[in-house]
Amino acid sequence: MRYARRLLRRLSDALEDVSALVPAALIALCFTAYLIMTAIRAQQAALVSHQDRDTVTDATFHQGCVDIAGYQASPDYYRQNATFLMLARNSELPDVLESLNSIEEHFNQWYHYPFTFLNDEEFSPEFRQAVAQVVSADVSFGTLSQDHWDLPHEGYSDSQAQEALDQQGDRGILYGSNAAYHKMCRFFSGAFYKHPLVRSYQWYWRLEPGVRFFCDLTYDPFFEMQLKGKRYGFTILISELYDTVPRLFRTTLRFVQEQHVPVGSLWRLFTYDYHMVSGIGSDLASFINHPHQILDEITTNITVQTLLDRGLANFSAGLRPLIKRARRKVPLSEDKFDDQEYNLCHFWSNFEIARVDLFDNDLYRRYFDYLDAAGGFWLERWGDAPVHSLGLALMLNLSDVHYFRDIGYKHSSLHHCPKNAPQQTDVFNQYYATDPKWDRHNPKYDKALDTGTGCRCKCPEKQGVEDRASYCQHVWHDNVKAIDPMEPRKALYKFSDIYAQAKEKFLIEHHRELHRGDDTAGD
Ligand SMILES: Nc1nc2c(ncn2[C@@H]2O[C@H](COP(=O)(O)OP(=O)(O)OP(=O)(O)O)[C@@H](O)[C@H]2O)c(=O)[nH]1
Ligand SMILES: *[C@@H]1O[C@H](CO)[C@@H](O)[C@H](O)[C@H]1NC(C)=O
Ligand SMILES: *[C@@H]1O[C@H](CO)[C@@H](O)[C@H](O)[C@H]1NC(C)=O
Ligand SMILES: *[C@@H]1O[C@H](CO)[C@@H](O)[C@H](O)[C@H]1NC(C)=O
Ligand SMILES: *[C@@H]1O[C@H](CO)[C@@H](O)[C@H](O)[C@H]1NC(C)=O
Ligand SMILES: [Mg+2]
Repeated sequence: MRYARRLLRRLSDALEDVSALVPAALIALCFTAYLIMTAIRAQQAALVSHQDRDTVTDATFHQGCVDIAGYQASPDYYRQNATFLMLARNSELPDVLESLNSIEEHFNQWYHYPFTFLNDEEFSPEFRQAVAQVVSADVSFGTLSQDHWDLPHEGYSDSQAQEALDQQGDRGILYGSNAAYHKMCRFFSGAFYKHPLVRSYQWYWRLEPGVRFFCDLTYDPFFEMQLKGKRYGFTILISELYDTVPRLFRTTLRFVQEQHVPVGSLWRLFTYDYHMVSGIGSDLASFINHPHQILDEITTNITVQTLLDRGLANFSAGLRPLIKRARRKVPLSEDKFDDQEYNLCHFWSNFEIARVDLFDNDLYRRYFDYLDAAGGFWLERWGDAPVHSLGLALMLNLSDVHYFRDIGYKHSSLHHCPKNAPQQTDVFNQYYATDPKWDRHNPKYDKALDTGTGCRCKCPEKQGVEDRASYCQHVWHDNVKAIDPMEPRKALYKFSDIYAQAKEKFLIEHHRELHRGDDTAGD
């Protein structure tokens, strides 16, 4: 009995201890949860996709949804002379329909812009019929002339040209050995705008088979671009694979120099500038291609110069760097040309909303002919995306370009999908279908974010390119946020500063050797 009572007392003591622990444990738990939440929020805030990216140079036209009927009824609004443009094969019909359904549901069911299809072969009756059935607008079909589609290789035989492609395949260059892909790239680089069907419009919106849109576009992007003086619009800006374009930048720069093209400020979006150190001699500058090389190169210079001044007997430590430097050539940063290099960024051109005359003009046509003559469309695998980007950089200023951040878009493995704008008003829920096939039952849109831009977006789970590949996004943002983008770029470092720093380090490291003479004299 006593034993039982003792046991009971112990039990209740223990329970009391536990109950004393419960609030403490709860507080600790809450605190941990709070810390985790704060950490997650901080991490998310650091993501490009969570940031406000509007600037004075370029901003989203309308945050979130607009009231379509009101927008279209506005006396200022007028339809543009514009078309959707798609190059496709008959065999791609299912993917073509997927793209058409997506663009119709998310935009064209309200705007009815016509479609233009191009093909290197005749479109089949089945293709024409199926396409006409899913879209809510006129459709035209065009066939390409051979000279717009083929790969000319003047001075080389067909088998030599084939060998050039095979070699690219052997080197593992994406689509390197695929002749049709090369033709497609050349066509979009230099021929699409010459087709009479395309020329009959002022604006085009390029589509591809198998693309998807994730948000509703409730305003007219052509009209807004016209209104704001924009000429080219993109949704994805990423890095190109270097191996596909090794000679593209050099060829472009040679064109710029030979033809005295006064490039616009858009040039900055695509180039590194090596005028990194002000006041530096050209002999030294030629060895410096990246900021991390500056200090090393200046230290080598000091070491070698000391050896030359004092002689080998007095400064043998300089011998090794001297030999090392003598063996070395100016580093083969092959694209560094006139102290500039292509940073590989490009507008991902499978999506474009642009003016036809951006390409259909004398300067761009000459640029394309120059590239074509250099053989880059078959000796290398120049894509139409970097060619368009550099071509535009010859003509445009940053302010002529618009980032359609509010258009959610996916092509092959990459997508961009915006956060929804904070617009939980009626307009957001005002979705209406103009055709019963676009009815939505219980649509579940993504949560809104203060910095969001999208209208009724429903994004796939995976991270979009803004966060996955942010480098070019940062270059874009850094450039468009500058008030005066034409101001000359400033060198990042001053030679005298770095020289002083290198000299100090050198004197400390070589103190003994440098003062050996003094010691013997003193002995
Ligand atoms: N008519 C026609 N269209 C082509 C040909 N080659 C490519 N295209 C079209 O050109 C566009 C891009 O070609 P794709 O091979 O899909 O290239 P991509 O979209 O960059 O690459 P993926 O990610 O593999 O789809 C698509 O619209 C194709 O339908 C061709 O030989 N004939
Ligand atoms: C559309 O623009 C093209 C190219 O500028 C022009 O030739 C055509 O006449 C225009 N069409 C209309 C309906 O204005
Ligand atoms: C070190 O750099 C200076 C300044 O550019 C140059 O005059 C000198 O010749 C260089 N010395 C050597 C050994 O390279
Ligand atoms: C280097 O050493 C030689 C003797 O080997 C000496 O005569 C000369 O003065 C020294 N020069 C310097 C710059 O220290
Ligand atoms: C680009 O800006 C410069 C300087 O402001 C101007 O002179 C030039 O005309 C602009 N180019 C275009 C294509 O608008
Ligand atoms: Mg494709």
